[in-house]
Amino acid sequence: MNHRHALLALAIGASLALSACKREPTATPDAAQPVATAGAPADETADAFVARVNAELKAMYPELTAAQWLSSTYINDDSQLLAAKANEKFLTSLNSWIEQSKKFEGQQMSPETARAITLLKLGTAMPAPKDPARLSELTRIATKMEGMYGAGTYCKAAGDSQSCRQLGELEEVLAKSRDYDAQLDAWQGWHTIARPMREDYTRFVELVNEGSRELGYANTGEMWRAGYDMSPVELAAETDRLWGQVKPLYEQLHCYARTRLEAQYPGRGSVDGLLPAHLMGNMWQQDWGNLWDVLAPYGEQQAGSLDVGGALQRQYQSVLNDHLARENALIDTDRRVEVVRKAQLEHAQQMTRQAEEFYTSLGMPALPESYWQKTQFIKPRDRDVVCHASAWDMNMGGEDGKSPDVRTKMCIKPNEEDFFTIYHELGHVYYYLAYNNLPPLFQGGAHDGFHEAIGDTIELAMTPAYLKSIGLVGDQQPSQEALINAQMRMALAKVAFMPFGLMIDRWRWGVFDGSITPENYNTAWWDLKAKYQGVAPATARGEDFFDAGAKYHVPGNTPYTRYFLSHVLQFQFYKALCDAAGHQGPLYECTFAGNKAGGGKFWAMLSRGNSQPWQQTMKELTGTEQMDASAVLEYFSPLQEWLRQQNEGRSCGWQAPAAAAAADPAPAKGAAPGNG
Ligand code: X8Z
Ligand code: ZN
Repeated sequence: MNHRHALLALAIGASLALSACKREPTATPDAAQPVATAGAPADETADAFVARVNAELKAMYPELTAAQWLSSTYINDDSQLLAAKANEKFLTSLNSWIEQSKKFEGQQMSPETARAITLLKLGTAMPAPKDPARLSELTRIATKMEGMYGAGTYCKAAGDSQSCRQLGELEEVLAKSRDYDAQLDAWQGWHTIARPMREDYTRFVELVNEGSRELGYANTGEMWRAGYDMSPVELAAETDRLWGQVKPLYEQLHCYARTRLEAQYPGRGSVDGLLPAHLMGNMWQQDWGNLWDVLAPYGEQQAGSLDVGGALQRQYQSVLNDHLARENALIDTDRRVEVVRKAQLEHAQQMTRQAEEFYTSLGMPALPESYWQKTQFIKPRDRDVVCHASAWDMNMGGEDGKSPDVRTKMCIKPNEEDFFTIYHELGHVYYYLAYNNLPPLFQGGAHDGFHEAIGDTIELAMTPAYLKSIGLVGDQQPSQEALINAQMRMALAKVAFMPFGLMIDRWRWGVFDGSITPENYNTAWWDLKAKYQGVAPATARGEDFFDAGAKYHVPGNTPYTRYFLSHVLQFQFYKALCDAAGHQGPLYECTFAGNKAGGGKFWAMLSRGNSQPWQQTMKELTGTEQMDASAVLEYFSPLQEWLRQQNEGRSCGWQAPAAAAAADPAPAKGAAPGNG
């Protein structure tokens, strides 16, 4: 639930209930009964209506989230049946509330009440048709797709289960192997799991579009863009404007990475000037941090070490050794497996404690005890789960006397990426805890990009000095080389992400508005990858593939523009907290760990939830009402200057296929980058 409206959002940021997809094998006749306007007194005022919806929503929420949690942590037909049913019930109620709200149109009411009613209409990323059969079909398809993703398995040799690998193992190959063919096999292998989703996704689009039209939106993309306290057209223009600010920096990074890759893989380190999709250390090329061995500006001799992953691995080993030391020397294989799992769990919890400590050092509360009992920290070995990380608010703070039930769901491994992701997820959890006192309809991020930006703001404060303070890296000798290395490490996560954060919904906006048709799904996908990221597949990816489906948020139906916006906002928030903490000196040196003044301001913002237009919430924290990427550029200015020097004399930029511009429903100004 960390979607715009809490209510629905499940957190992985994802929209919960709503997008969650649970399988419903058979539509039963009673599903066909609209829940309807039962319980709507004829003389109900708008205020009373909103109060009733808040109460009904809160009352039905725990059953919905319980079903969703179960189906994501225990994928099987039974759990999916229950989750689909719960989702169907919820979406039917939502449609009914929206219907009931219409009688208040044009009436005088307080701004809060008007806002609550507006939020109701935006209450799900998966608006369902009113027709009960089609509503049921929608939840069935959505469930099926998410289940296919969660259970996705690639078997290199058909029929040989020894050769089967799931996402985590395939990602590991991309992260660690530098063998061209092994990476290509892992990349192509994962993408096989999405091919069978194409038809389902096509139908899914028809059904959510029907739901969106019934709500008065032209299509689902427009509905998604309507959730930002500005018009959908304005929001699209905002994303163009913000991307325009960051694009020159990205182009420099791209140019630098390409040069290094071409040196690493002579003759095949680029594809017509684009970066090969399988060589970026990440399945989707959204975070290049795993390519540190290829892309580090300076070696450890010159710049010192920032090997967080290595340190985490050593920590884990020592936890394991402690456990093994307590065992009999002749431990058998089964027992060893148990001990290893114990050590993995304990270390994953340690990593999470470390992240919690950052938040409590800002003056925020400790996580509730139930968090530790109910969270999924590591991948269970006896069943399929959706490993994609998410944060959950199970009960919106709970009824009087009950405590909040918040959790995260991850498959944590002792590496740097997962360590950062824990901080990200706890950002969602602290947002929940901060706004749990608000009426349910206001329990959401100021907009969904805010929800994604909280933990990431903390990530920016994880400077080398902070990492040293928690024992993950050694002494840091200040030098120009060390600075550039630290900046590069952050840029590979944050700057590399931005065009990816944009292109996913450029594709979906086009799919929803019909400018991208099923016959062109894959071509349009790669055209947009080329245009924004400058990334290309090493081998042809025709329409027999459905490569969009290999990214969680597509089968999971989680809107993605939120992450792009978050990558702008988090730098603004970071700067504001650094100011509040009295930081002097360059922005990139600031860490506000332990600072209660900054922490108090942050908490105040979180406590606002979605109770007022985000511009107001933003102003209270940062002094401005505008999203703006200048803090990104300020932060990275040393790196940008360094990249300019590195790239001097090189011909930077890339030519996207001509079709890209045509396929893009919201083209950024200018074609593909000309040069750097
Ligand atoms: O999905 C996520 C989080 C949960 S909201 C793990 N993220 C995006 C992704 O993985 O694609 C965080 C960064 C972008
Ligand atoms: Zn998130």
